[in-house]
Amino acid sequence: MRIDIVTIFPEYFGVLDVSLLGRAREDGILDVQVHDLRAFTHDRHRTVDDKPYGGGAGMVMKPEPWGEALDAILDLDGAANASNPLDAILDLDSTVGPDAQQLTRDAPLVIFPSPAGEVFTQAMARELSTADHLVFGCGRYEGIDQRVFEYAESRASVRLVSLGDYVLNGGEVAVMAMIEAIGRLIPGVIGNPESLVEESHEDGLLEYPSYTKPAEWRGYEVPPVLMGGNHGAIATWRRDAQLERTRRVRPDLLPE
Ligand code: 6GU
Repeated sequence: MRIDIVTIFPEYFGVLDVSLLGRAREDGILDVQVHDLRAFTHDRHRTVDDKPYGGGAGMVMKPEPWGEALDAILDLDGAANASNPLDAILDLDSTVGPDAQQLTRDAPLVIFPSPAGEVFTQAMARELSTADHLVFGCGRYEGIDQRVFEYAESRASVRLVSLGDYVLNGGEVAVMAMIEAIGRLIPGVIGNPESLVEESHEDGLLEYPSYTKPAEWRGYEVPPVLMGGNHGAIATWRRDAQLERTRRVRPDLLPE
């Protein structure tokens, strides 16, 4: 999967080099490119924001740098284009091995993180994990000029996606969370895919509690059924624990 991120804070995404996703990038499963929005400005101060038309607090991100950034990224989905400045990053010459790049890709999906978007869920992460090319546009300030979304829609599928009902200063942290949730579902990223099956939210319930040795620790004991070797009884205990926990903490997840 190819992921492009447009941001005025590329440093936020340094952590993508470590852990599971860092390995996936080394293995060529995940190709993540971070682009500094200011690289698509042309003035001396590399301006990305301005005052809102109509007045009001805060600043709005200007459309022009966004238009150029989206053009540069989306143009890569066609044939290699020697005049595209991003081709250098893409390394289109390498055609073998894990560094090989596809010269054409499926239609990209552009995602703008926004508290005004649809809520990100495990089901959405699953759906997005099958995509060929995701583009994340991280807004800051009071938002991005509305015409950027309309232009993006003329060139690609576009979704506004929110992590939940609270406000972050910008989309960067939200995009990190989305990429982690999506990336770990891509085949080959997680060593043991079975570990994905019985997690919270995969079956619409919260996960059951887990235990390991020792059987007794500081006076706390492991539920005996888990040490009895009766797999049917263990499955029943775990299902009951999931239901009890979900009823207590997240009753909204249960049917009426
Ligand atoms: Cl995706 N962006 C921002 N700025 N705030 C949020 C969010 C996203 N999701 C929840 N709060």
